Amino acid sequence: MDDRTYTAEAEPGETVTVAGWVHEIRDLGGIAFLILRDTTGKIQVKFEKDEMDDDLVDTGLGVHRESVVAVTGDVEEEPRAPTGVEITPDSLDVVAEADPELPLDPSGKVDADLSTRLDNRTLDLRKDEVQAIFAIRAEVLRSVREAFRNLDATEINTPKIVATGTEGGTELFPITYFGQEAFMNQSPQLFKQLMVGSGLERVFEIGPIFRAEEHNTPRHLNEATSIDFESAFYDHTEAMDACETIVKAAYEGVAENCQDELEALDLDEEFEAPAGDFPRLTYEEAIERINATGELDEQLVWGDDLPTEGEHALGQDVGEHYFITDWPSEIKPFYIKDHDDDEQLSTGFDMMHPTMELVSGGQREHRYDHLVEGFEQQGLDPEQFDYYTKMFKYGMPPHAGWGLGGERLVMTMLGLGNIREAVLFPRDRQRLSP
Ligand code: ATP
Ligand code: AMO
Repeated sequence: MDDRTYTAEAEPGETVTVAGWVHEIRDLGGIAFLILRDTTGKIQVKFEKDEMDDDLVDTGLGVHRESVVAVTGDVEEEPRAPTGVEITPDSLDVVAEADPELPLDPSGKVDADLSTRLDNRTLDLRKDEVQAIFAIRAEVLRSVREAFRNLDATEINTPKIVATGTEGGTELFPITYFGQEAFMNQSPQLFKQLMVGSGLERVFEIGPIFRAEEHNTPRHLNEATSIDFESAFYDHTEAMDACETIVKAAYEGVAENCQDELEALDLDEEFEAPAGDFPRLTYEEAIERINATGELDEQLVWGDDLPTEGEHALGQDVGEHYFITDWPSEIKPFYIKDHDDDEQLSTGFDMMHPTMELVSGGQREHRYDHLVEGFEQQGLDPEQFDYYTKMFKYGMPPHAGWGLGGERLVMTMLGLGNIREAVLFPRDRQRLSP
């Protein structure tokens, strides 16, 4: 059915049919040009008014911008054409006419605000620099999958409709499940842990997570893509090694396979995969360094969560990806294991980009009695989590893992100002469609 030639593949000397969108029409009087765009690029179609059939000229030059057309004609070399070749048409079909009034200008000459762009994502994604983000996002996921495979991890898919939350009760989206209370899944946390006790041992999942975040911010989504990892017999330092490997693989894949996309985003000169080891700071060092910057009105003390301005100050100070380790147990979830020699200190870690948190992880509590105690300490009813805790009675090895925000990875990699730019159809407090 699709027997057209891509514009990038139209060679001089051939007769081809190309099809795509009318990017622009330039009428210079005796001569006029229709620039046709498809997924591979653009090509110039030349109309010499005195030498061509009037109907063909009228149709070709009368069609509205962004209509879909199919053009058949001879390809010739033309140094003055934008790509060095042009087509002299024998026929032109208007396949799908576009309205003369467009809600946004895909040529990018007229700027549109993010909300208009998201309302008209189909048109927005006709722009090279927007397409580039999603080509890069796809490459990130491809290289991450490959890197997980090299770590011998098996890809899994866990339920998104669940009976309990794991990451704090207030961020849950409740739903009705055949008359029973249920929730949209906040994290595959408990399921991926259950799999390290299975014959799979080392697993990863790339899937949606749902969080009823209280605020609309440029770095929170209500539906995000979590890249999760969990491995039996790993401690938190080995989990951090794996995290570093995966994040570097994402950057390296993009550096290797997305040069055109980086160019479209004007990043080709500066883009670099992180080279060295990510520094590992303890939480205690982190708060000392933040306090020393003098950027916060109040000094941080042991037990405080890091405020956003604190993360920024530290990120500027460190200037590269880094880990924060050894968090106070009290501010990490019940499933994170404490250090054996100090139960105030957890094995939990975060991995940070200079501008924001990308990853949380840690070694897990795999000892049944300690796990049940942890639930009680956090005011959770262990009975409700019986489906999870009971498997810790039948041979659950020590294990560790982490969750990486997929959109935050893309956003920080490309320096996007808003996380919504890294999602085709973002969900936020105001946005439920498209
Ligand atoms: P020509 O004799 O090649 O048709 P011209 O200089 O006599 O060109 P027009 O035909 O009126 O003048 O062309 C108008 C403008 O379009 C000129 O600036 C010319 O350089 C440019 N032009 C002509 N043909 C092409 C082409 N195939 N691709 C790009 N620009 C072109
Ligand atoms: P956490 O809640 O820190 O940890 O989430 C892990 C990472 O997921 C991303 N993220 C989000 N991205 C966009 N919008 C959101 N609303 C959002 N919420 C989270 C962030 C964050 O660092 N179960 C643990 C992981 C683990 O221990 O394995 C968890 O979910 O990049």
